[in-house]
Amino acid sequence: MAGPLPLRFLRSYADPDALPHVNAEIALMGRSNVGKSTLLNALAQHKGLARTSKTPGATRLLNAFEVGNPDSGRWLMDLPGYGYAKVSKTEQAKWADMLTGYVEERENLTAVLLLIDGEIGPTPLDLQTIEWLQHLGRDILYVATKADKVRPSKSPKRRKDLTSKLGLEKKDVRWVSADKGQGVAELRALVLETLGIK
Ligand SMILES: Nc1nc2c(ncn2[C@@H]2O[C@H](COP(=O)(O)OP(=O)(O)O)[C@@H](O)[C@H]2O)c(=O)[nH]1
Ligand SMILES: [Mg+2]
Repeated sequence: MAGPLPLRFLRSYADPDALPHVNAEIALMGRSNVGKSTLLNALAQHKGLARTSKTPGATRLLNAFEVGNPDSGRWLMDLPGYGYAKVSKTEQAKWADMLTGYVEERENLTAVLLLIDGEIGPTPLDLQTIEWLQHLGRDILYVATKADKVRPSKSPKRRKDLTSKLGLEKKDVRWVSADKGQGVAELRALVLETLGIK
């Protein structure tokens, strides 16, 4: 199983059009507070790498991380989360524009790592996002986060519910707990494989 991913923060982008060409790229997407930044830190085993927050909506930019050797051109993008209501409509519209511009036009986007809260399950906005990604023909890798928050006695039913709501099969959803480390090594291997890193 893969050890910690060599991840290096490059810079943040407000404008998707400013992104350079890279060889391969994975974007972390999901609702605000679903655990994107925490998962990125767990993949790298580096707590302060991506900003994590108890306040949803803290990541407002496209944050680029390089995987592997410097100048590998293999990127992991930490994207702003969707669905955070406690900011102004103007601000929300700005984020939505940035996300839309990125997802619809980023040529190098190899796959979207789509995070669903394992405790809450897919929200209507998650399902809408998935439909949009599918419509665009994007490759989606499904991850259910915060597996440690689901009580073991409830786990089988919860997993079944989540997969069926997504219209998927059990094997299509990877369960992880960034807190407990469950599933993290498997996800590292998947990231490396998807980015074409041996
Ligand atoms: N119990 C538990 N909490 C988590 C896990 N991953 C993230 N969290 C918590 O969920 C909150 C949001 O995480 P964050 O990574 O900032 O979410 P983001 O908005 O998607 O980047 C933080 O309080 C995290 O500590 C996990 O695997 N288990
Ligand atoms: Mg974040």
